[in-house]
Amino acid sequence: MTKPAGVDRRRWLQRALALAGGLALSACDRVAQSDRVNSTLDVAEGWTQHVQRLLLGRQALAREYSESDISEEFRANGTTNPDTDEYNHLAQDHFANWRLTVGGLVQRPLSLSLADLRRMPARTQITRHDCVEGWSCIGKWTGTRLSALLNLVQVKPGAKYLAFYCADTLELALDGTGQYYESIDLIDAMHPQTILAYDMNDRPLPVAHGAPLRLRLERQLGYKMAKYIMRIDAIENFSGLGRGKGGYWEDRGYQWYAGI
Ligand SMILES: Nc1nc2c(c(=O)[nH]1)N[C@H]1C(S)=C(S)[C@@H](COP(=O)(O)O)O[C@H]1N2
Ligand SMILES: [Mo]
Repeated sequence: MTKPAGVDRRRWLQRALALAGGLALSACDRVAQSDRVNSTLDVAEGWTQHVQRLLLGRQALAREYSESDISEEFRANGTTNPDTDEYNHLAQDHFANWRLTVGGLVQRPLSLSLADLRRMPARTQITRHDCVEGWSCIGKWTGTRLSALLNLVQVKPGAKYLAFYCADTLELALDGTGQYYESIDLIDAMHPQTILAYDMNDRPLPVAHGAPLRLRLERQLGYKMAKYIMRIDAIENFSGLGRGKGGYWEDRGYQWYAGI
């Protein structure tokens, strides 16, 4: 039997509030039952419609499409091959020796292989990718749920964002920046459609699209979806990364929150 939508929504809201309050994810379920969060929820009832809509709006799923909608050719954009010695070496063995490092403000730092990630809770979705440049393509993505990864590493109190570090340098700038990186907040990280995709259209993710692992964040524009992920850190803020705006393109003028 399925739960009424209201129950899921309330649980989601409790989770979002716990996160917004900087509480540890691992403690979420326990904390959600505690008086502290319940009283926070009472206050939440009194929030303006605006704030509630904002939060619930971020829970909403991006539209999903059917197999017949999948684009015959999915455009590749930005870096289409990091082409460093290290990356080429990893690609040669189909990324058998690649590891995803997960660290920063987590209780259990981890190093995971592709096989490890493939064993974790997964999701498949057919979605439309919208690039800020004005083109869209529909693709099918399968990957590890980011929420499952966060439950595993247990984010520490104080962490508010995840930073994604990529294998490619898009443009080496004079100030030494130019390596692709991105950041998202923990609310988006917990969204059910937020996945670390290792398959595209039922095949291993091609190099052009971010092999071996790329983020899918379906409620935001393409530049948020880091390809060639090497490391993920839970962080308190992103002032110390790149030029401090939260992402490669954000440092060059794009919005940090690229909601669609
Ligand atoms: N590491 C990395 N990730 C990246 C980029 C990039 O250049 N490097 N480009 C971004 C942009 S602008 C878009 S539109 C998408 C493109 O993904 P695609 O190549 O699968 O179409 O990846 C995003 N993620
Ligand atoms: Mo893009």
